[in-house]
Amino acid sequence: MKRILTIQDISCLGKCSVTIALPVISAMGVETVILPTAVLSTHTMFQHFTVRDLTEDLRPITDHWKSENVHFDAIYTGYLGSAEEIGIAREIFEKFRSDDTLIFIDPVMADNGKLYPAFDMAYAKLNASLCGEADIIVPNITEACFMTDTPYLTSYSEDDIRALLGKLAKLGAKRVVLTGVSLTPGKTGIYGYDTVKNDYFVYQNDLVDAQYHGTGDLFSSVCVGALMRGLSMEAAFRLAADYTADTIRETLKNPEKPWYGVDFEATLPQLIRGLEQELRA
Ligand code: PXL
Repeated sequence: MKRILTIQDISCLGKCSVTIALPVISAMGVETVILPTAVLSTHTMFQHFTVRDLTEDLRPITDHWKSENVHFDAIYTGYLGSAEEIGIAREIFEKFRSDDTLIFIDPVMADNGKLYPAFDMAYAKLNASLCGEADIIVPNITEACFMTDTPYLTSYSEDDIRALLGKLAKLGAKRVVLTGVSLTPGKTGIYGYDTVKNDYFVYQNDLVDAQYHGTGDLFSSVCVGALMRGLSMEAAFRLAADYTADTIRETLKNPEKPWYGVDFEATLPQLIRGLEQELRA
């Protein structure tokens, strides 16, 4: 069984980061080791949340694992709370990276043209530099713009998207995948560029007109799980995009408290069926 490490916060209430990655990747048949960067009462879209920063625990925890000679098939980073934690994530890559370790970075810090409350431009620049270490990065358009000094694209052509991918590729990651790219009205999906093959890939599905917290984390977790189970990049991104859209549709049935996150618990059986179907294909 493959083993991955995910480095992100625990938000106790309001499904996102570790409370999505751990159940979803585990359910996909991949051992999921967690390194919590902080414990928050809720994610940061709630008001008055509490935070216990765990920065000083990260080195001792990973030193212990190193002494146990643990091997990770992938390291997946999501929301990192501070500039210092970006530096520690880089150290962790160095400590545990071997030839077969996939580094998957979701540079979680912004959406809809704005940085999340905890972050500033200096943080965006550090995240851009961390992305240079990755095999795959999956920024949304806002994050990509912040990392490449591009004015936020509210509307765009396919050429604009390819130009943005070109700038992202210069950060140094092998594969750069933009999320939330809508090429035609009513559709949304991903647009990726593989710098190794010099090849683009696109997947669009129906846009579900709703915004929920944690959907990016769900998408990334499914990608990592699917890649670890041996799916191709294209198949992994397709599965993740379809599953995320289906889970948003499912969540719409429950109009209460949309900021609590998506009801992925209801759709996990469907994810596993979809994964098994892809594995048989
Ligand atoms: O879903 C991304 C995320 C993860 N963790 C925390 C967040 C957010 C987005 O706002 O606040 C604490």
